[in-house]
Amino acid sequence: MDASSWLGALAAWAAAHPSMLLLLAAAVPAVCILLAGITGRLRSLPPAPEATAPPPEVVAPAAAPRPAGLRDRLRLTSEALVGRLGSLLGARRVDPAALEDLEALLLGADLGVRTAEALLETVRREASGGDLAEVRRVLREAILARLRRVQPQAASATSAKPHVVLVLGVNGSGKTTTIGKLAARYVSAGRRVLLGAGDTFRAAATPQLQVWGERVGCEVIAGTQGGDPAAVAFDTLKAAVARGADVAIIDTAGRLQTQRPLMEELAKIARVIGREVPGAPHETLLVLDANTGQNAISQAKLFTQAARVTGLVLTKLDGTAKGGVIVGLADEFGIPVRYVGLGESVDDLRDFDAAEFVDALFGE
Ligand SMILES: Nc1nc2c(ncn2[C@@H]2O[C@H](COP(=O)(O)OP(=O)(O)OP(=O)(O)O)[C@@H](O)[C@H]2O)c(=O)[nH]1
Ligand SMILES: [Mg+2]
Repeated sequence: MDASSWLGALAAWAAAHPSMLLLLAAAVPAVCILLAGITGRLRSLPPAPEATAPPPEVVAPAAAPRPAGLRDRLRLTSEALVGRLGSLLGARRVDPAALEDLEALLLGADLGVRTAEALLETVRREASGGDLAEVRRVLREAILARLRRVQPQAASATSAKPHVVLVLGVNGSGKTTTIGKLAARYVSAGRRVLLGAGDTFRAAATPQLQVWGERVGCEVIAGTQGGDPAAVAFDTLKAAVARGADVAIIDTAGRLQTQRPLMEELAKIARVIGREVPGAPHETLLVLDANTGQNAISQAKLFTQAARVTGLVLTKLDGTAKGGVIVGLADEFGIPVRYVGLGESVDDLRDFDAAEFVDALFGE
């Protein structure tokens, strides 16, 4: 068959099947685009490794999941404070414009205005003209110096028997959960612990503490709902002395400051505790929810006026980008940060360690 006969046959087929012709007309450009895409993509691929390239890594089976480390738990705060530095400065050197951007970043990282400005001033003084690495180094050192000031000097003294811990904080800050975790730590260190359900305000408060007591293996002394929290504190210490407990931890209601004058209420509890066990409370822990950011600073102001707070507990650091408030708290109050809360389970309460904390923040 010659070329003209082929063409004739094709024309006859096309006349008999017009819809197939339409289909072909639509398909040809699509195939062309597809081919062009594939060749373009092939061209943009990196060149094949040369014969001297190292052999590919052996793909190992996934390791068993490890409990999340401090770095994982502080991820959001780390991103807000340090992670954004890279995109903010890039390859720029520290000049007035870069400092302005840095100021916005620091103010947005919940450090508190005073602390943010002080850190900015340190960068201006020590890293002007420097690059990203220099700014990171200067900030890291300045933050570490601040947090070192609130690193507890030694583990909480337990020479007094019972060692009495009073726990304060606003509603929902994590007091009861912290008490449960803390009790677990004392129990696993071989101490006999008694808990006092001093939150007589909220109906579910006592059962919540009792659940922790059962879980951890320690007794809970409870009062009546709406009763006097100082009376519960009194009963708890009486029982602690009578039973030879090593540690007594007393919960309080989070609504204290709105229900009755905070000063009077806390002063009364502390007075009763001190009368029953001389020198008690040996520790007064203020629990602050890191999620509340700058509000944690005003809470600390209020509570430190009302009670002799000896240590802070910063909770919920695992789910917030506002953990930078710890630096502001350190700057403003200088009260030791005794513990940090990194989750809801029993082993999620850690001793605060400034160096470890800063390493985690700076992803090291
Ligand atoms: N993610 C996370 N959640 C926490 C942490 N600490 C406490 N929580 C949760 O915060 C919520 C409130 O905790 P509570 O211990 O009941 O707080 P509280 O201060 O006793 O509250 P009130 O008794 O109402 O004043 C609970 O759901 C806890 O599980 C923490 O470190 N991380
Ligand atoms: Mg509670």
